[in-house]
Amino acid sequence: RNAPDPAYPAPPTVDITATGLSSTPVQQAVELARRYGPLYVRRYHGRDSVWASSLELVEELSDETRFAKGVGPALENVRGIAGDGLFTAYDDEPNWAKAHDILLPAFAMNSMRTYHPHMLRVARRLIASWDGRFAPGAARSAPVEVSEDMTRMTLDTIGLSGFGYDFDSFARTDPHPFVEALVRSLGHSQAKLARTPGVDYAAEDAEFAADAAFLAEVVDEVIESRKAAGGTATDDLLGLMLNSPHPGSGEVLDEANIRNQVITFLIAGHETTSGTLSFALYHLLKNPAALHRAQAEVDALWGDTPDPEPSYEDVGRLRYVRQVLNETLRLWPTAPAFQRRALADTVLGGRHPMKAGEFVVVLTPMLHRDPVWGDNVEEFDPERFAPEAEAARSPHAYKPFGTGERACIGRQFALHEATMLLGMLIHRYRFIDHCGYELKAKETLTLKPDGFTMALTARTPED
Ligand code: MNH
Repeated sequence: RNAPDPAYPAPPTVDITATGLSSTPVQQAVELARRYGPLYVRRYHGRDSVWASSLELVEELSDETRFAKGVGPALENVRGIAGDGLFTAYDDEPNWAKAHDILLPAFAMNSMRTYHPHMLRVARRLIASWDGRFAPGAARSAPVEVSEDMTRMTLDTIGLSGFGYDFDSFARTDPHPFVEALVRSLGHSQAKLARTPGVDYAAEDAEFAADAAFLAEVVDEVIESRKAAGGTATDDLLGLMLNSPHPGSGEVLDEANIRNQVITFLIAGHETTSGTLSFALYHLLKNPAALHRAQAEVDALWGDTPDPEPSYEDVGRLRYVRQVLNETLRLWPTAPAFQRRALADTVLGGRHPMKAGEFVVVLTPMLHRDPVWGDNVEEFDPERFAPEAEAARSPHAYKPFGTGERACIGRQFALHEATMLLGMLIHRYRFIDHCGYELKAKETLTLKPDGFTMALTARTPED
């Protein structure tokens, strides 16, 4: 594996210095992949990055004996706010394994039972807010800002479930200041990648530093309010971090690391789930056949009860709603790229020699459009995730949650939360495409539909 195979051409190098790095760099990378194929080198101001997106290459990159997670330039920037938290930790940083071991029980299937009531409570806040968009007697609601409300929902959910802290986002007209600082600092972490040598970015850097300080301040408040309440509970993330020593060494996490973990979970735990729900609603709005199947499923479960009380078990029964979310994450993996680092000198795909320590970016949206998905890859079709279809496909064809040891720890959390909420919304409302919304995805390291609004009516038995 240490010499290129002469049967394969070397990957093309594409210099984008003249055209510039777009404000939607992942979508730009997708366009480049369509033109230059599943493996190319992108050059920007002399900085090279390697982009891979075919099933064949991702199968190699998923081999944990050859590759591990890479903390690439984007995550290096995010370390400015999340430090050695789980998401941005280097592999060999001792705090990664320590925190991973301490926190793993909080993400076991059984812990979802503990979070379920919090998730339901916040889902009801969203519904109350949407019901409130109907003027008295009106047949349809005023438009709702989908992404903003999904962000309110997911932030309140992770705050309450993880930390017993209530952001109470639906009581605010503007996004919570924490969200504003967060979105700005993620945007900054992305924009920093596009910097031109020789330009002065001191003002941007100062704003980032101020946002990072503010985030830390909010988090210290969350931690303080828990400490002030006393208690030794270990039934949520913060409880585990404060009160549960490492199962092997007996050590606890240090204070700076706990702060980094809280920021990490507040970021990782809400941005991506919010985007997923927003894209799912978009696809249901545009695909009546999928919507009808989803409606049939929730109706079979909850009948015409106006306010169903979804149980923990009910969420597992919403199989088709789950397929809708899976298919949404195929087309719009909201964490759209991750990096792999070569553990030893190697050759990727028979044609790209790599030194130990070099990175490759996996471009998930293109992997999810590999020919293995058929010839209608742009079509939204939740049947792709029917159990038989899934069983027949390589597990490496679908990576919305990353891969291997450093894959998403919050996957079950996100899917439980999103499946329940989406089921409840499908059951309660008919969605109206009041403005003929045309999808445009916004990028702040994660993906979200830009400016997506829809109107609602209450469902009647004919809908
Ligand atoms: Mn999540 C890692 C996607 C929801 C907490 N997450 C990852 C990675 C991807 C990802 C991709 C791997 C990144 C990499 O290899 O560099 N995560 C998602 C998506 C959703 C999501 C698409 C929702 C949909 N994530 C969540 C939720 C939480 C969470 C919810 C917490 C409650 N994710 C994490 C953490 C990590 C992670 C923590 C880092 C895990 C590790 O490296 O140990």
